[in-house]
Amino acid sequence: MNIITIKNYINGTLVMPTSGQYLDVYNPATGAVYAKAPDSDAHDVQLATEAAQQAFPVWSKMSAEKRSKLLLKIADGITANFEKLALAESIDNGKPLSLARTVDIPRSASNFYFYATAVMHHASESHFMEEGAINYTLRRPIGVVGCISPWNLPLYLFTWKIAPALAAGNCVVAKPSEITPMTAYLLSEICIEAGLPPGVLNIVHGLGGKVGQAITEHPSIPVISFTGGTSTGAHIASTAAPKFKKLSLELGGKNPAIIFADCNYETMLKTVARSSFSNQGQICLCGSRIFVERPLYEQFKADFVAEVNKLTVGDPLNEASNLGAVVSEAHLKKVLSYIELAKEEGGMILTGGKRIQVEGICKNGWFVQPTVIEGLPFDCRTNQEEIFGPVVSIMPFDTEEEVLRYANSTQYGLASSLWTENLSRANRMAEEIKTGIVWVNCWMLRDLRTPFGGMKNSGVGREGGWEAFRFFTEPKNVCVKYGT
Ligand code: TXE
Repeated sequence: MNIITIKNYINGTLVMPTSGQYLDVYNPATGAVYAKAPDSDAHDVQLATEAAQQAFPVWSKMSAEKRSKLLLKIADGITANFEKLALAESIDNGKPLSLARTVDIPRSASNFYFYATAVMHHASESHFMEEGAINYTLRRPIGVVGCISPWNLPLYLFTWKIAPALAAGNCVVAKPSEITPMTAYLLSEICIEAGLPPGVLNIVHGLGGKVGQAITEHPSIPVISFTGGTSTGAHIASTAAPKFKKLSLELGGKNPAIIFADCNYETMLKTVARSSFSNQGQICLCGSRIFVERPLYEQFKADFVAEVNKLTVGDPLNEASNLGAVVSEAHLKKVLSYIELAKEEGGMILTGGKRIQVEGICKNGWFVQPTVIEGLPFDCRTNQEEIFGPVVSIMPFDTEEEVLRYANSTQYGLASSLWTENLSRANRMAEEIKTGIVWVNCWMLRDLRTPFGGMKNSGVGREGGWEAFRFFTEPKNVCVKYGT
């Protein structure tokens, strides 16, 4: 099989890394190297930053309509390459092709469509003073922004940062995860095809500690938008804060699903199975701690295990597969280590708990059974730390106060789901749950206009809607006195 060699996208062209060095890129479903990505370094980041600086004056002063038209061409390019991108994402990340087709690639196109049109409606405020003055707020693009994204939803999260940054008039130096670089590379080709001016977007592939670090510390990149692990986010903050950089950090989560006995049972059961194991549990919004009101607990336990046992783990390219492979051998070991920890902490494995060997070409792939654990205390490590794999714990509760204490007990505060038909209780609980997103009787229902992000150790700032434009612009108050 021929090995695909990925290139950096700098100043409008596809180029090799200055070092001439490359990193192996694995197909998680086979465990084999299938591509090579640039092992770039600070020199490549410097070239990209210079290109972005040179492009900024024209791009930032281009009319919103012209920028919109170019971003719409990129969105159309994603749509035109839908199948190619979906297949690439599935092979690169290990996720089922069906998921890449229904979630990752449609959302990647939506990200560009949304911000290509939002920029046409982006306005700002004015404040009139009786003393005879008018204040107006100028929201202008900042300059070169750094966008660093993770491996779980590669193109989806990459474009979620790039689209608003470009729409707001900034130029971008972006780094996808070295574990899943392929669709970012294909996006480069789409941008060239769309006629995006050279230097407006630059994509530098490589390791976080080298390329990500170089972006974070570069003196000419005053804004960093990051999605990834909480510990990495803390490191980035420690590098960027003393340089007074503007930071957006979307980090980890340990999301609760809270189920009351009066819920719409069938809808809840199907949705909680999906929110637990979609993308092999590798979505920061997945629910990994399931709390069930005691009268419903035994029935839920039996039905949920039966539902999980229907899930097929296999070749991501097989339409029948509900779960594919986890993203890397290191991540496989991390997930399996947490299952062992759960047993040490007194957990009972109700289903799953092991690595799966899939027959045929995927026999060396990194597959884990969807795993359900009960009998763990709410405050043990398994229930406090982010596993980011197909592993959930379930436990009963008796009162709202008790389940709120459990749900809010972790260092994280990203997302939660709440299942009840009682309107008062839903709103009362939503106010008390300490997460940036609360889904009531649904999960992953996303309106891109809404503020997206978490509290506590799940991050700083919000993405989405006008929040993203506020982040990617500098507000200036101009006060004009005209009265005597
Ligand atoms: O994240 P990393 P990874 C969580 C999840 C996962 C853990 C690590 O628990 O197991 O994070 O996953 C770049 N300076 N989430 O390895 O390491 C890196 O190259 C600058 C939740 O993906 O944080 C990659 O491009 N950049 C999350 C990006 O940061 C650095 C989704 C993310 O890598 C860097 C994914 C550095 N020093 C993982 N070190 C979510 N909230 O969705 C690494 N990077």
